[in-house]
Amino acid sequence: MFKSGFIVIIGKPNVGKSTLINRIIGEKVAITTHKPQTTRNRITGIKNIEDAQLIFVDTPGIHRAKTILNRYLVDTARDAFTDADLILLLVDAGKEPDDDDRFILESLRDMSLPVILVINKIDLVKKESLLPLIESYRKHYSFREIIPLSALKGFSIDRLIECAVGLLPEGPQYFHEDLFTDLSERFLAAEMIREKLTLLTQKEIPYSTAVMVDQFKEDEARNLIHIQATINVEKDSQKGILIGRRGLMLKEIGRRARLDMETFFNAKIYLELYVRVRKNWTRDAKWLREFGYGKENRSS
Ligand SMILES: Nc1nc2c(ncn2[C@@H]2O[C@H](COP(=O)(O)OP(=O)(O)OP(=O)(O)O)[C@@H](O)[C@H]2O)c(=O)[nH]1
Ligand SMILES: [Mg+2]
Repeated sequence: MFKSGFIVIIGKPNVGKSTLINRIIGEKVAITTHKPQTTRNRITGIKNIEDAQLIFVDTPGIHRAKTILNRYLVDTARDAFTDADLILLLVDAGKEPDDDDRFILESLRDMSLPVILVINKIDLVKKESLLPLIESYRKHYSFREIIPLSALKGFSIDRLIECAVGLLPEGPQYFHEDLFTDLSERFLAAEMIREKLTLLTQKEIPYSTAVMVDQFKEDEARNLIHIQATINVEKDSQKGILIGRRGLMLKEIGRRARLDMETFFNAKIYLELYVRVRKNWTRDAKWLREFGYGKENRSS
C-alpha cells in the first residue's frame, strides 16, 4: 500500500515552522530568521520514503493581523488548511498556550482533520517543564499525537515522520520522486535575498520590502546563472537605508544571498540587485498581488 498526502505546518510566527520543513526535507526550501512573519507564502517540501510521499506545506505564522499584508499572510495559512490531510500545529516549548494559540485551535475545531501537536525548541527548556505544558495543550484540543522535538538540533524528527505516515491516507505519488519542492527557481532566489535583508536591516524595513527576480538566465556551458532582482520598498528613506553608505548595505545583502544561491543552485551566480520605491505597497492590493501576496498569485 502506498500512502501520500498534504501535511500542513501551522502555528504562530517564529515558532520554527520553516526550520522544521527544511530539517525534514534536508534542503533549504524555506527562509528562516529570528524575526516573526518571515514566511509569506505556502512553501512546499516533498519527502519521499519507501511506500510513502509526504508533501509538507510551510505557511506564514498565524496571528491576529492588523495590516493588509499581514491579513494576506494569515489568509494564506488558513487557505492551506483546506488542502490538508494532516495538520502539524507547531508551538514553542518555552511558552504556555496564549490567546493566539487558542485562536488557532478554534479554527481547527471546525475541521475534522487529524492534528499532531509538535512542541518545538525542546533544546531550550528543562525536561520537567514538558509534561505540564502538554497537559495545558491537552485541555484545549484532542490531538492525535503530541511530539516534543527540536527542529534546529534535529531531535525526534524520525518519530514525527513515522507518526505522520501512520495518519496519512492511501494515495498516489503526486510528485516525481526527484522533486523536493514545486517552488520556482525565481521564487527561491528572491526569498534568499529577502532572508539576507531581513537579517541585516532593522525595525520596519524587513516588513516593508518585497523582492522580485526580474531575470534568471542560465548559461549552462559556463555553469553560471545571471540573476537580476529588485528590492521594492515603501518609502524613499527605506531605499537609502537599503543601499547604505557608499552602497555597502546592498552589497552585503547581495554577497550573502549570492553565497547561498551558489550552494543551492550549485552554480556560479552573477547577481545584480536594484532598489525601487513603490509607495505604500503593503497597503495596496494591486502591488500586493504583483509581488505574489494576493490570492490569484501564489508562490510558484
Ligand atoms: N533553539 C531552537 N531554536 C529554533 C528551533 N527551531 C527554530 N528555531 C529558531 O527560531 C527562529 C524562528 O524560526 P523560523 O523557522 O523562521 O520560524 P517560523 O515559524 O517559520 O516563523 P514565521 O515564518 O515568521 O512564521 C529562528 O531563529 C530559528 O533558528 C529549535 O528547535 N531550537
Ligand atoms: Mg517561516
